[in-house]
Amino acid sequence: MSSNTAPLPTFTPAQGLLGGLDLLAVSYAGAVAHLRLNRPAKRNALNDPFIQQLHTAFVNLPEAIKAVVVSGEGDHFCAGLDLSELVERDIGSGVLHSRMWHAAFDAVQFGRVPVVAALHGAVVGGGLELATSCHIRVAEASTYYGLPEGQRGIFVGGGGSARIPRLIGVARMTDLMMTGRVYDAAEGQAAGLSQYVVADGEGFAKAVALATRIASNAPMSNFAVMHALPRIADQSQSDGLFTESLMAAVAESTPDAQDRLRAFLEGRAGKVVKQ
Ligand code: 1HE
Repeated sequence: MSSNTAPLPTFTPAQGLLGGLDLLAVSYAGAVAHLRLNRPAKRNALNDPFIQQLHTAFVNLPEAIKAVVVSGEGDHFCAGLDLSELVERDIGSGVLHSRMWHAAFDAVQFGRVPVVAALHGAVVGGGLELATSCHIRVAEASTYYGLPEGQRGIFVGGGGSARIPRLIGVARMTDLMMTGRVYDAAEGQAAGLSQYVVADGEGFAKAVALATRIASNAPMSNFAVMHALPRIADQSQSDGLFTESLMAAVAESTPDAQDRLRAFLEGRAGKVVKQ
């Protein structure tokens, strides 16, 4: 476990479009936006308006925002798909529904800025699909992960089959889905679902500290990590190396990179230190 003792910045509620979303509480502190899933009575279960509001928020982030933290209100991060919506859906609307989730979660993973998820309690089904669309996951000790789709007679539809095996492998996802196995925070960390595990109550502060650090990176470096890295991982080595060369040349030719390189050479930039 790691803890974070830095004081939390003050978050101010968003105004305008993003302040008017009823299922998401949006607030800003400097270059970091906080999007809190805000349907605790239903354990933040994701119905259609919820997915639409997530999509709206991610494509309308103010220019000044350079990183996002996503968390959940109440005892759980997210109980996944709102199951009451599924009961009367036909095959055509089922495909469109899944595609709506894909569009929203693509806006999270392949948007403009990196996203840190602060997880606690249940991170299940579509909640795990949302969490795995984020770039960094911080799990409090109370976190547990499951894919109850198997028990419910359905399949993942929010991008889980593409994103989750890339983190934990097909065999582990098969086990979670077929047997109903639930990973606790430590098992999730060992499997690769989270990058950090912290004590209960410390997840948000840790996520904000990470997001603040991320927001200070050159935007093109963050863009390259978000957009080039997963695509290169999907390419052949030869194609990946070619993509890497192009991305590297774009990043290092930005004025931002040149300023930062000069600062290091002139002794004005921080060294790499063991933490
Ligand atoms: C819900 C949902 C939901 C809670 N849809 N209403 N997801 C699941 O299969 C997980 C289902 N939920 C649970 O297993 C539990 O609710 C939790 C472990 C997450 C939390 O337990 P607990 O005891 O804190 O809460 P609760 O009493 O079960 O639920 C409180 C209320 O939230 C209750 O409603 P109420 O009107 O009786 O108060 C629940 O019915 C409601 N609720 N979860 C609808 N998921 C794009 S494909 C993705 C596919 C999936 O995500 S499948 C996995 C769905």
